[in-house]
Amino acid sequence: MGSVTQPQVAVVMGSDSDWKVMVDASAALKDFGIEHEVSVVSAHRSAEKMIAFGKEAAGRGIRVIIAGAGGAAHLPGMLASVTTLPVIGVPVPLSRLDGMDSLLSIVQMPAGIPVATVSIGGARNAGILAARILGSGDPELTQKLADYAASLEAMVDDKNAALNA
Ligand code: RP5
Repeated sequence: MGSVTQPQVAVVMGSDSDWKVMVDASAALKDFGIEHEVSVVSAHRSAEKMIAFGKEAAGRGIRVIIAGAGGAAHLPGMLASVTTLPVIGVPVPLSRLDGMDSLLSIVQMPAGIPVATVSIGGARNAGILAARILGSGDPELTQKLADYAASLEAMVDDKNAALNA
């Protein structure tokens, strides 16, 4: 984002109102130094642009799509239907139904069209999962992921030390 380097990940969302959740995916990608782009692509309000986006993503050099949407959350599944790229779906919680509608809309894909669905509001994990997909076969990124995992373990150790201080 904001760089001339080719984005490897596309972070898309059904509305700019999803950004408060999806910003965590962008932050995780930044943590791992992964170039990415961010855009609003509505499955319902701009359906034809959404199809074109999905069809053209791989050709533009995108390697993973992270798609977040709320309510009738068709964006991740529809993108997965028009690309062979891995698609990670983020159920965005809205004020009604607590995101269960978003989760079920995204997770219940028919066989043959997978969407790797993270938890409701789980955009950070979507970013980390994208890093893991890109890290397979990339020793430098794999090391960053291992360092991050070690930092989480150290955080638990610190909490235990604080509890027993
Ligand atoms: C979905 O409708 C979007 O992903 C968003 O979560 C929800 C509400 O959109 P807005 O009415 O806030 O634009 O398509």
